[in-house]
Amino acid sequence: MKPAIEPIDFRGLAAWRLHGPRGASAVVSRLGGQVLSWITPDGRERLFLSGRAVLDGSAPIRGGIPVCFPQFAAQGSLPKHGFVRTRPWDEAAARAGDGYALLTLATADDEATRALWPHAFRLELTVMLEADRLDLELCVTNPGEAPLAFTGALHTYLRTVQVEDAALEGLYGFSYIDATAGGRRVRETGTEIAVDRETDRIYCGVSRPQLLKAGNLSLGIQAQGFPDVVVWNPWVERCAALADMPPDGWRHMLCVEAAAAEQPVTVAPGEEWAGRQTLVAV
Ligand code: TA6
Repeated sequence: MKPAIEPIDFRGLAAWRLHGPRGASAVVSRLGGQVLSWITPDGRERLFLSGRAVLDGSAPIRGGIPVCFPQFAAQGSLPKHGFVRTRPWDEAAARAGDGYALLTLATADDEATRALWPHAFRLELTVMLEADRLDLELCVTNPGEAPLAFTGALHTYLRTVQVEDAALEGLYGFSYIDATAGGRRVRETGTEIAVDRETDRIYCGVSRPQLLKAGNLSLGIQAQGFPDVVVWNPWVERCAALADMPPDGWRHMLCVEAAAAEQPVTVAPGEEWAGRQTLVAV
């Protein structure tokens, strides 16, 4: 099949399927503008989507690539990770050509968002699928008259066969804020990060790509615009406390997120900001 984009029903959710070259595909849901699936030409699913994810809009969808905006985690008074994860997004552009399929979704402020957060904004998420590569670009426009400050992330849940056997390279020498140790700041001294316990870290000012070595699910991960990289795995106990995760869900995921988490990004009136995360199957 040639690259193409089609509207689909994904377990009751309005969504789009992107068909890329050589049988690659991705699914993006209207709810949250969230990528839910990415399958590479080898037939492997690269993203984790919880089998217990809530898909009715009453809670954010657990898995895939949630868009967190305008607040990262609980770093403010807004709902955790902001409010666009449970908003409907609209199609702004869809294109397919030789070697790619591209979908842009958009959402903007309305009465409901202004009641929570008194700012005008427009978000565009562009998802581009190539044979072995998935590119996400989040563009934040400030149509208002005052500066717009936000934190946020592309909260990517990467699929692992066994997270205990995975290793993440590329963060050596950067310092991180360790949420499992009361926000202590630590310098990374490992060339390979192994996940063998609850891990919840904001690596600050990361200027290098990462490599997730995870058996036959290895991936290169690169960000632009987003200054930070968040690495999260809830491990056994925290996972058990998440109603929308199966008991062994922690084992099959590692979040490696492109984030603006430590410091807010400020967009001047009439200006825009863009951040990108690229995943490449290796
Ligand atoms: O990005 C890491 C994190 O902030 C963790 O602290 C963890 O709570 C995770 O996100 C999931 O958040 P959620 O709101 O989706 O349960």
